[in-house]
Order: sequence, then structure tokens, then C-alpha cells
Amino acid sequence: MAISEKMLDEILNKYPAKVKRNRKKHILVKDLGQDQQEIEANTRTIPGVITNRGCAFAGCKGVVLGPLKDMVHIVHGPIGCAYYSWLTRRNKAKTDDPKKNFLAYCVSTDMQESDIVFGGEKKLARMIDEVVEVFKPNAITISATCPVGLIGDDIQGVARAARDKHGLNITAYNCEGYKGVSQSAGHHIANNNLMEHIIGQGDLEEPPGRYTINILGEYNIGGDSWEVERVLSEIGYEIQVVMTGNGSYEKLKNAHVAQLNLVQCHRSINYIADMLETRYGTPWLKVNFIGIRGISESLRNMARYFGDEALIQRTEEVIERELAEIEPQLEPYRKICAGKTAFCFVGGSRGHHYQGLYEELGITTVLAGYEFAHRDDYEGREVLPHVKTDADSKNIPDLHVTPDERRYRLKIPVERMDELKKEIPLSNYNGMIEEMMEGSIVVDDLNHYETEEFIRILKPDIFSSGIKDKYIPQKMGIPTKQLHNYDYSGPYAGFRGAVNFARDVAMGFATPTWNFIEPPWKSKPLLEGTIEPCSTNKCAEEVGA
Ligand code: CFM
Repeated sequence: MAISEKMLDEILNKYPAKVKRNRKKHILVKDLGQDQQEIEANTRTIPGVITNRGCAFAGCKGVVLGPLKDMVHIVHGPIGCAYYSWLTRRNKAKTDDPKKNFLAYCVSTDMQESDIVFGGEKKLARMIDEVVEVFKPNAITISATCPVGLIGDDIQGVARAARDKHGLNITAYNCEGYKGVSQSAGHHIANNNLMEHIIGQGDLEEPPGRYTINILGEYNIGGDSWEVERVLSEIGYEIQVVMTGNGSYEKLKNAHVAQLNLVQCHRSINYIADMLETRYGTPWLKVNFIGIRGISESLRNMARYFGDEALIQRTEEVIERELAEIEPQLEPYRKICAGKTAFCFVGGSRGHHYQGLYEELGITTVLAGYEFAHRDDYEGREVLPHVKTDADSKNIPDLHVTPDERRYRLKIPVERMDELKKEIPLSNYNGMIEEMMEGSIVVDDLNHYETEEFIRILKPDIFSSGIKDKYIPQKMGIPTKQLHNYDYSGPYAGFRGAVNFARDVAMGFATPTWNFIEPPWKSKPLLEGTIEPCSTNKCAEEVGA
């Protein structure tokens, strides 16, 4: 069932007038008749509305910094922020040196009331000394939580002093939770600092392989990156660093040597992709390693960029071999999935990325959205010059990056770059809306109330959710596929990941569990109406009575 403007209005009419006006701008129905459909995004959630968003600290420490394994990530603040960001994202890592993987640790200054009153700088300095002594990490990050900003601890000063004292790369991130409207602000803060203080600090001057790449915005959730790396290595790519899944300080500091940067999650890391292009002349390619068409196209586009016949050939061989392996495995799951519908609502880029994989299983996405992505993730980067900046977005300024005099190199001639840009998404992203079906719904920052209402009307067969919102559909008898940390499953990326995903989704459909839950619309009718007696005799006359 498609949603009409009238139905949408009925949902929104339950809000006070001001809230209705606000939320209306965050929802659209895909209309092929319109050239460019505008959606509002990256603005404050209305207080009292139950959002699924996180905070700036979550985006900085939890998302971008957290997966870097050979560093110790200190959380400066009361214990809660450290505890609740401890291991929940399932960004996996392994290391050749067992003494250099610190991801299992939860390291916090555990601020107490007296630290709030008298300041926590000394405690933080002591903690850094202790971390250096006990763990001997390759580098240290310090992430600020809300109270640290409120009491004004100078974490940058503490980091500088500790850097001098220990001769170690120690960076501080003013990513207090309140710094932005969502975790997106934290991504930006982390991107800026990594670029300023870590990337380019290494002394490698030449790429270690013939086709050296970085993978940006891939966090190895449930092992996604390992599956992608397996395929890329078989084709012959050398991966300098993954940012930041299973990534390391040691690799990251030499990220400047890559000949191409791949961008998987545009939302969380497009800032670094852009800055690497400005500083070192390295273009970025938007890829999507989720779904069979996604990964196949991405691999082909990469080979096209390098333009080497042998690489193009090898790419085709690997794709063919991988497809031969997975197609028969997918078949039984496709039979279970065919004809079903899905809501695909995730934090940022995944709300877009998973739609292709659903489609390949025969599942239609009828509603999709992001918790915190920006207009360019919906409408494409061409809207960037038209995006309004407000007080919240100005809070985190763009870093001013200039070409590195010694290391800046054009990786391919300008004319070829212009040609390639017409064929492949080089330093460009067209966003989610473009690929969505006529009549499908796009919702930004979907909340609890709207989730229930849209489910009642569209009755999807599956709901791609997060950890917080999955219980709403489940209580309505709808299976969910948690697409943030995948609950206990994965990898879902790449060829083999697609099989895991198909298996898990098919399992959701096939399990009898949902038959034991009665959805509300079974006992309460969706449409209610009354029959009014005719006030005139007109209708009776019309039918000739
Ligand atoms: Fe990027 Fe992510 Fe996502 Fe994201 Fe996240 Fe995540 Fe996500 Mo949860 S970096 S924007 S801040 S793809 S943690 S691995 S799943 S909301 S859609």
C-alpha cells in the first residue's frame, strides 16, 4: 500500500502545529515527476520526541576512533559514557602482536563529584601516565564527555604536556555529547583531529603496492571489512589502512601514500576523503560493498580508475568465481524472501546501502531513512552549496587544509579524471533518494510514534532497525534485522556476507515466533467510519428509487 498526502497528514495531525510543520520537512514520498526532492536533515530533534540518535561523543569515540586497535582510547568523564560505549558496536579487530590490541578494554578517568568541583585535569594526566606504563600503546586518544566541557577542563593542554613528557602521539577530542545535534558532529570532530595530528605523520613516501588503496568508512562490524579485504587482496590490491575498522595508528599515519581512497560510509568520513584529495591529490571513489551488484560495480569501478587491462581482467575473474560460489547458496533463501517488503532505517549510510541487497533477495524497500545523515546523503553532493548552515553546524568548523608541498601528487591526469567522473562516482555521491522507487517513503530521524504509524499503514514484512528501535516492530509482530552491530551475526558485506544476510533475513521470515504475537491491527480495525443518513432525497433520486 502506498501512502497518500492525506494519510501522511493524518499521521502528522497528532502533533502540535509547530511540531507538525517541523516533521513534515523531514518526510517525503518519492515522486519521479520532481527533479530534485528536498528533505530537511541534520537539525535538532524536537525535545520529547523519542529519537534513535546518539551523541557527539558516540560519533567520535564510539564510531571513528574506537576501532583503532593499537591505541588506548581514554574516556574522560564519569563512568557511564565509557561503560555504555564499551564493545557494543562489534567493530572487530585482530593483531599479529597480541600486546597491541586494546579494544577489549574500557579505559576511563571515572570522574567523581570532587573532580567535577575541583577539575579533572590532574586525574587525566595521571591516567595517561598509568596507561603508558601499563599498556605501552602506539598512541593515545582522549575523548571528552559532557561534564568535561561544562567545567572547562583543558584536555588539549593536558594532551600537549603528555605528548612532550612521553614522546607519544596523544590527541584530545572535544567531542562533548552536546556538541552537535547527533553523533554526526562527533564524526566531524574525529575526522578533523585525525587529519591534523595523525594522517601524514608517517615517513612512508611511496605506495607499498602497485594498486594501493585506503578504505574509508568501513568499521569491520561483525567482520565486514575482513570479507571485503579478502576479495580485494585476491584481485591484487594493497590495502594501506582501513578507516577505521581493524585499523591501527601505525597504518593510519601513512595513509597519504594511497593512490585511491574508497569511501564506504560517506556520512562518517567524507571530510577526511575530501581533505586527503586537497592535501595529497588522492581522489576518492564512492563504493558500496553491501549487496552483490554493489560490490561487483564497486570492483569494476576501481579497476576502471586504475585503467590496467590485467587488473580489469582479474576483477572479472574474481567476480565470476565468487558468484559461482554464492548463487546456489542464495537460491533457497530467495524463495523465502520473494515478494516481501522492508523498512530500511539505519543511522547513516546503511539506510541506503542495504536497499540493493534487499532487492537482490526479492524484497522491496518501502520506507527508508537515516537517523542523523545530512542532505547530501539523501539528495547527493550537488546540494552541498545550497545547504543552510545553522548555529549547530557552525559549531564544528571545517579544517582548512592546503596541498602538501612535498607530497601532493596528481594520481591521474586532469583530463582523464574529468572523463572518469562522467562514468564512475569519483569524488562524488548521488545519495539515497535517486535510487528509491516511486511512491516509497523517505523519513529523516524517524521517531517512535512515526515508526508505529508507518508500520500500521504499510505493514512491512521486515524492519531494519537499531538496538533501540527494534522492540517497537517486534512488539507489533514484525521481524527485525538489526543493521548497526548485526546483533550476534555478520559479516554481511561482500559476496559471502550477502549469503549470511540472506540466511538471517530468511530465518526471520520462517520462524514461527511472530505468529504468537498479535499485531494491533488484527484486533483493532484500521479504518473507522459511520454511515450518515442522507439529508436530502438527492441520492435516492439519482438511483431512480
Ligand atoms: Fe557510517 Fe557506520 Fe552508518 Fe555511522 Fe553508526 Fe554504525 Fe550506522 Mo550504527 S559509521 S553512518 S555512526 S555506516 S554505528 S558502522 S551502524 S549508526 S548506518
